[in-house]
This record gives sequence, structure tokens and C-alpha cells, in this order.
Amino acid sequence: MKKVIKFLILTVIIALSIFLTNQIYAVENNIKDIRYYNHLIENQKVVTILLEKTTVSRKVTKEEVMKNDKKIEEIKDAKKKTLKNTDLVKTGDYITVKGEDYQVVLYGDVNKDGFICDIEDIMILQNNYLGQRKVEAIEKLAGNLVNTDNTLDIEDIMRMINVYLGNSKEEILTKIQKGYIEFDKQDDNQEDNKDGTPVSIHGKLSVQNTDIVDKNGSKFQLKGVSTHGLQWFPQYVNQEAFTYMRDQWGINCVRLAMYTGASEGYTTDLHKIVSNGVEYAKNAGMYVIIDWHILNEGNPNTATNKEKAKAFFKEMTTKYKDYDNVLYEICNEPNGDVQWQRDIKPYAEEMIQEIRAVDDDAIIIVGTPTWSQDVDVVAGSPITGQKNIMYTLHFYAATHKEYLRQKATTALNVGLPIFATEFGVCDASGNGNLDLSEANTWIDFLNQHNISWMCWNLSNKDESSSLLKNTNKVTGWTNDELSEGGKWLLEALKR
Ligand code: IDC
Repeated sequence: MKKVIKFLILTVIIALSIFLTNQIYAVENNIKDIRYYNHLIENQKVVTILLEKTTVSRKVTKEEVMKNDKKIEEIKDAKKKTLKNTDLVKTGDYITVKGEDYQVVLYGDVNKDGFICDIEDIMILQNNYLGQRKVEAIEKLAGNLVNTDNTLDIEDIMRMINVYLGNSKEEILTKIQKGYIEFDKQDDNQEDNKDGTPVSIHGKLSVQNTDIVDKNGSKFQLKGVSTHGLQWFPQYVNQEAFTYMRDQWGINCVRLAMYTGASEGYTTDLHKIVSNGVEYAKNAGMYVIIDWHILNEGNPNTATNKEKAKAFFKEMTTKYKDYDNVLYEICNEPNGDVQWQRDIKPYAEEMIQEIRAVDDDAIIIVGTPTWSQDVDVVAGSPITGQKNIMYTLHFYAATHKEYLRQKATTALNVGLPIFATEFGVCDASGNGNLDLSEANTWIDFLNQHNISWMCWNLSNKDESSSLLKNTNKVTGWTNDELSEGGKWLLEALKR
């Protein structure tokens, strides 16, 4: 009897799957891959993919699609295929994300022929723009290369022309097939790498007693912003933004926060975004912190996490051992059942060894217990026999006040070098009310002790720790486009 039931179930499953594979005409994918793909392309300033929700329902029959899209032949091959980052996606392809169907629109592919930013695209864009013809929504999206504001403007045309001149059709296509377009150093190098940038003046940094010192041995303080999770807000990692913040806000450092949990969308594909960020910082003569942003994991030794961290830092140090502007933060915020002596210190020692095997002098910043607050505990047993090691102190002004400054003072008094690689002016949730007066007290304290600081976070997420508000712009923000915290930061940078 059991056998009969098994047989019946199996038959139903097989029948269903045959039925479904014939019926469903959509490409499976997963949102993280797409985000990543999206980012890489966008970051290289060529094209980006916009997932435009279509009216096509989840179960799309071949006939339906044929009616809706004359390009049916082209997407036939995509049937039953699971797209990866490295696969070619064309304008007009359907993908299924979390059970919903979307149609891919490649930015730059205005005439939807699969070639991006070629002369036809430029001509159409130019004609539309000059002629002021009312452009179709899809043309707007496909043409919008610069500021994701859904308008076609002269900047979009210029960007497209530059891309076209810099790359042949075939080159662009091959690179996209590969999944990315190689970072072109020449592209962004020019202007920004001139004299007078923070790195050209201060060079390689090191740690002396509790201070960061520059190449001349003078005390130096890094001040800047932390990105939000790169997996969610990759768009702010772009050359214009970095240079803009350097010139208009006066920051000298950006922290690249890459969450490391699988549930937070970590994949090794994100490393490319980090690498782009390092190059943008280098071009702008700014310092950059590569942040292994553990949070959910709590304990950095978590089985797979440590191995992932090792591979990550090996890759990064191999690339950047000769760069003067890179600092490594090896575990954002240990938390939960984690102790310094038992867990974090051994992790740090192992990771330091890994990094030092390749890079013998970059500054390495080590997380501390209780979401990087217990610097006083660490001060009782710091890592020995190593140079250029610092320890993390994180605070959120509406939550952490004088008692936490006391911990810092205790640690400083015994010579522990501290770096506030993350702080917020709101509460520890990253949201809630701001406490600007407490934040000012903190900044004065940090400045007085030459402690470097980085403000959380460069994004427009709807939470009070975000520095941007009511804008999708990814650089060149006006004062009105800053949140209350963003406006405060600009003042704090002058203190
Ligand atoms: C917060 C973000 C929030 C996100 C959350 C979980 O602001 O948008 O949903 O993480 O990923 C930290 C962490 C930092 C937190 C921040 C605010 O390092 O990742 O960001 N915070 O909660 N430590 C103390 C506060």
C-alpha cells in the first residue's frame, strides 16, 4: 500500500514538474545576485539594471509572453536557466525575484537591442533630449545613466558618449558577460590624484602610543563616514561621492561596511564593491577602512565566518599591500556570549597573522566586546608583539554617554589606541531621537584625545542615523538633502 502511495505521489510530482516547466516562462533568480549585478554595472558607470515590475503575472505562458514581447525568440534560451552574476542579461528578459516577475531594463540600452551605449542609443537619447519629445517610460529608464532620477538630461548623454568612446560594442558585451567591467584606473585617476589630498600630504599612517601619526610622525585624525551595508546601498560607493565629500564636507576617510552574515546577503561577489571603494578612495587621495562587519554572527569565530574572513583579508591584502590609504577592521562588533580573552583576542591574533603574512604594516583595527564598547576590558590584556593595532569604540549618542567615555578614558590611560570606526547621533538601534548635545560632547572628547571617528551612515534609508533624506542622488547633495544628522555632521566636522 505504502509503495502505491509513494508511486502516486511521485507521478504527481513528475507530471507537475513537466507541466510547470512547460508553462512557466520566467527566469529564476535571486535578488542578491541581481542587486550585485546591478551594482557592478552601475559602479562602472556604464549601465545598470532596473527591475521594473511588469504586469505579467508569475505564471507566464509562452503564448502570453509572445503576445507581450516580440523579443520572445531571444529569451527562449533563458528558459529554465538560473541566472548567475556572470550571465548575460538583456533588456527585455524576464526574471523572477521572490516569486514576482520583473522585466530587465539595461540602462544605456535605449533602443533595446542588447548593445549598451552604442551610437544608436546616443542618437535616440540626443534626439529625444534636443527635440523635447515626450519619452517613453522605458526609454527614460534605459537612458538614465547618472542620477537615477528618471530624467534624461545632458549628463546622461555625456556619460553615454564617454562609455561609447571608451569601449567597443564587443568589449562592452564581453565584459558584461563576464559579470563586470574591469575598473579602469585611467577613467577616474586624472583630476583627483593631485597634490593636496589627505593621502598625498599625510601618506602612510601608523600607530604611536594611543595616536595615529602620519608619514612625518605628526599626530593625525581620520574623520569621515561609514557606508551602510554595501549589500543594500552600493550606489554610494562611487567616485563622485567620495571626491564630493572630501571637498565639500572635508572628510578624509570612508569606511566600507560589508555585513558578513549569509542572512544579510553576504557573498564573495561583494568584494568587488569593496575593491571599487578602495580605488575611488585612492583616486581621491582619501583613506579607506575595509570593515568586516560582523553583527548577527556575534562571535567572530563562528565556524564558517572565520574562514570567510581569512579568505577575504588574504584577497584584500594581496591587492592593497602597497597602498598607503587602506586600514583593516577585522570584526565590527562582537556581541552575545563573547569574551575578549576567550574569543576575540584569539580571533584577532589569528587574523592579524593572516594579514601580516602579506602586509606588514597597515593599521589593523580590532573589535571589542559588547558591540565594541569594552575597551577597558581589552586594555587589561592587549595584543602584544604587534605594531599598528588599534581597538574599536562604538557609541550611539542617545544611548551611550558618560559611562562609555569613562571606559575610553580608562583604556587611554593605560595606552590603548582607540578608533571610533562607527558612531551615531541617534540611539543604538540606528533610529529614534537624536541627541545632538551629547553627540557634541562626544566629538569634543574624541578630538581632545586625537581619536579618529566615522559617522554611521551614508544612505537615504528611512531611519535617523542616515545622513541623507528625501533624495536618491548618489553625490552632490544640497543641504536640503541632508537629514538632521547629516546637517549636524557637517558642523561637527568643523569643530
Ligand atoms: C543598523 C542599520 C539598520 C539595519 C541594522 C541591521 O542602521 O538599517 O537594519 O543595522 O543590519 C551598530 C551596527 C550597525 C547598525 C547600527 C544601528 O554596527 O550595523 O546598523 N549599530 O543599529 N552597532 C550599534 C548600532
